[in-house]
Amino acid sequence: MKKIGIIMGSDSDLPVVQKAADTLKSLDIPYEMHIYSAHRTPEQARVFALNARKNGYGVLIAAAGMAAHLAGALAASTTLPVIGIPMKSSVLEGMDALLSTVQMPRGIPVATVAIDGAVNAALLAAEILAVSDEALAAKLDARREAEAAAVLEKDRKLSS
Ligand code: RP5
Repeated sequence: MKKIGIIMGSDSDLPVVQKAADTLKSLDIPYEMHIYSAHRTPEQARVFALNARKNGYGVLIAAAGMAAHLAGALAASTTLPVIGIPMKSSVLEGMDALLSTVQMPRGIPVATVAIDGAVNAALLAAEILAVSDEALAAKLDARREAEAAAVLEKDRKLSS
């Protein structure tokens, strides 16, 4: 199975980003985490993205806050799918990062999840891998069913 690269702009992003790692772990999907910044370590970010496909990655997840250019910067240097997580790490509460991440120019796509949407970033990465992995697709289906059952159980308790 291809692995997922989880890149964050700062270690201050880790408490939220860890939820993406935990979600991938729960699905037995291999991943690696790194801290590379589009602004503070642009060369390392670029080299990582340039080599990501040959290094066995299938999807990249990029989490960054404020003027969040990390997902776009990685996407500029690879044709692997890149999923951006805008982080709520400034006085603008993530709206700055959301717009910076989602408003990519034509030709360089970034799939952007919600502000601090680490779990959905991991699930979307898993769904991309599951296009060609039936066993993983079955795990994702089972997860959906378990979540639906949990909601219905809460409904049952509420109305009993
Ligand atoms: C971004 O700036 C990082 O992704 C982080 O969300 C934010 C603040 O970084 P620190 O100043 O906490 O390192 O680049």
